[in-house]
Amino acid sequence: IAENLIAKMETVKALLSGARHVAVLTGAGISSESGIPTFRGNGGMWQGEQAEELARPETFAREPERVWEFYNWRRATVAGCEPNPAHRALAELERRVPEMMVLTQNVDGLHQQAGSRNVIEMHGSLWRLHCTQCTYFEENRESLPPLPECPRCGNLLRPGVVWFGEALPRGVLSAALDSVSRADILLVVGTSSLVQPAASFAHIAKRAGAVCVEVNLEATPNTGFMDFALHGKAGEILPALVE
Ligand code: BJW
Ligand code: ZN
Repeated sequence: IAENLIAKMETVKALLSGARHVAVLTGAGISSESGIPTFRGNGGMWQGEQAEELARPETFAREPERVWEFYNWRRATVAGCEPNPAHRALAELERRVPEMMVLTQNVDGLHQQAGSRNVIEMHGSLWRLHCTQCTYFEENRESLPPLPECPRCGNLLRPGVVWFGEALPRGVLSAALDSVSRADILLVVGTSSLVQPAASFAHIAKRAGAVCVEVNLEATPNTGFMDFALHGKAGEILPALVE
């Protein structure tokens, strides 16, 4: 870890210890050290395909079996993974800060597994299923048939996640925006900041007067206006900020 990074980390650490309200936006990068592939880059997430192609209602309508195969693979992968030091550091931070909220774009449930209680799952969960035709939904971690059916109406179930062009779950965006606009500090961890609406949270927080801190392996479109950009592994930087 470079010397100027250490100096920035000391400053952020001091700011965190004085903060009343902390909001933390997380993305796939926070779970990569748990062994879960990220969405973009390195040849695609699954069988060489960019997950962006699969995470679309049109793809599911056309090829539900292929999309379910992808999600069943994801469920099996995540079931074999554990939270890493970055998830645990955020759970620890929550115990110290008067008000803290994790706004995660991840669907893996690892923040909750690490002990975070205040978590908003912006893009849903791998462990939730919804009926495509009626209001039925369920939570389960079991292995599923290739095309799971609704026990109420017999139609196809779908993953309880948010695909491109779909609205975030009811109440989720307003709760997230509430936290973002009240934050003294917004940490933005392991997200490429390409997908809306999460990508605009840093702008909103900044306008509302928050200090914005990015933790990422590399620069993103939002790096330029961050107050602090900490380049490195989330699993190393977050524990150092909280220790
Ligand atoms: C590390 C690390 C380590 C690696 N340490 N760092 C306004 C303008 C333009 C477009 C739109 C707009 N508003 C809405 C849209 C459309 C669309 C959108 O944003 N498109 C863009 C691509 C242009 N948004 C939507 O459709 C959203 N819905 C919506 O806005 O509804 C209202 C509406 C509807 C219709 C029209 C207009 C408005 C819904 C978005 C849903 C996204 N869904 C997915 C799939 C979820 C289910 C699943 O998991 O399968 O969510 S796509 C995928 O991307 C997933 C992720 O949550 C999301 C973000 O990805 P993330 O987390 O940033 O991961 P990566 O891989 O991109 O980045 C990883 C980062 O980690 C990298 O930067 C690495 O460097 C870093 N990293 N290891 C630290 N160890
Ligand atoms: Zn049904």
